[in-house]
Amino acid sequence: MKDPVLEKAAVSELARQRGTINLIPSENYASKEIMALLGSPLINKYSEGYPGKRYYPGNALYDTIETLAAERIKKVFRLGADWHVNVQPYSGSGANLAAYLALMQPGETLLGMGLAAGGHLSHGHRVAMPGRLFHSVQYGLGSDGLLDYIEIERMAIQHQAKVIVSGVTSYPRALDFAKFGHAAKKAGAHHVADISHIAGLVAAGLHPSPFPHADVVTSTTHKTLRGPRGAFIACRKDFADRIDRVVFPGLQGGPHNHVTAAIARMGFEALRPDFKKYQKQVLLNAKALAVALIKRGFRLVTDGTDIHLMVIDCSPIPLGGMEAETLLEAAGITANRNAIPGDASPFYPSGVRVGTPAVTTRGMKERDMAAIAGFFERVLVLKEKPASVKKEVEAMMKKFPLYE
Ligand code: DSN
Repeated sequence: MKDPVLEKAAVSELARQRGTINLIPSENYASKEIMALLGSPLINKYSEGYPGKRYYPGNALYDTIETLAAERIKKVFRLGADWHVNVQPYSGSGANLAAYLALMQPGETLLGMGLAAGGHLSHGHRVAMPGRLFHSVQYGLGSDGLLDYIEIERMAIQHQAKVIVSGVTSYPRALDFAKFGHAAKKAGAHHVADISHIAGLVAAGLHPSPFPHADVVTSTTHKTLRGPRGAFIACRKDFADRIDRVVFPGLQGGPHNHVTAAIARMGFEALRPDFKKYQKQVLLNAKALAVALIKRGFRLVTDGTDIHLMVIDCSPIPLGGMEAETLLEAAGITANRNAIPGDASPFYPSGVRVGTPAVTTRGMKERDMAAIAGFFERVLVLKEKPASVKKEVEAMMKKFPLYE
């Protein structure tokens, strides 16, 4: 039976994705195989519980799939028998909440990175549940605009932190997980590393691994890992029961089996040699884009990047992040407005966040990053009409086919 409204929406969304330069660092394009699993009969089954202990019949296949997904994640991150992986969290925020609830009591202290510094809402911001359930203390950046690990350790000890969370959504520099682990030890706290953004880089060995220095590692699966929308929690074996119990039945009901299967497929893809090649190109493209933007006079937060993303400070242009985001979208470029250090409003911030995972999946290389920087200059600085730039963007994207 036809549903023309939704069919038209899906067709026009595919056209939008094909014709757009997508620089939102948390987005990517999952493979056709992953999308097929997400739309497969696996969506029809309830499997509350865990492999070997389900609360519904008919789950032999789902035990196999869930075990495979967890085993592949362990392989992707080179984890030994002392680690356990739970692939059931519906999202990254839920995975973080589950990790905190497994490691501390409501009212105890959660030390996480502030939003404007580059942290995530689920790292203790007052508007999200972890910031309300726990006594949230937020760290920022040092006077050089970089993480000040001595200060983080001092805060952890002063506030008797029970959990220190490391991880970023817009801080463009590599994280020193060893220093976070050290601070946690000194304070008698647990270290939760949220690697949602950088998981693909960690898997490829292109960013230092948090695993030797953390008790629990959480991640989404749809960013640099290029899997389905979903999440996982990896924890040291000692915490396995607590983590599993908080995820189900504590916070969730039945796992989304179609997502679990797609996570298993993501693991399969991440274990192939071309995955590392892809992650290397993500980094090369990010470096090239940062250099090209700086050459054209843009100011980047911390003056560059070590990872897959960077943040443009739009205030010298002068533009607000919202205006810049709107102009770029009208030119066929998606990059999201983002708070930068010192900003008070996440709705009207001064920055625009830019990343390379999605354009690298489309097949773009360093020379294309230089062209993108040129589009930015024309739209944001030279104030050329976005509609005329959009035509060039659409023509350019025809060279990088998507789902054809
Ligand atoms: N919303 C994601 C991001 O864009 O970074 C984090 O959850």
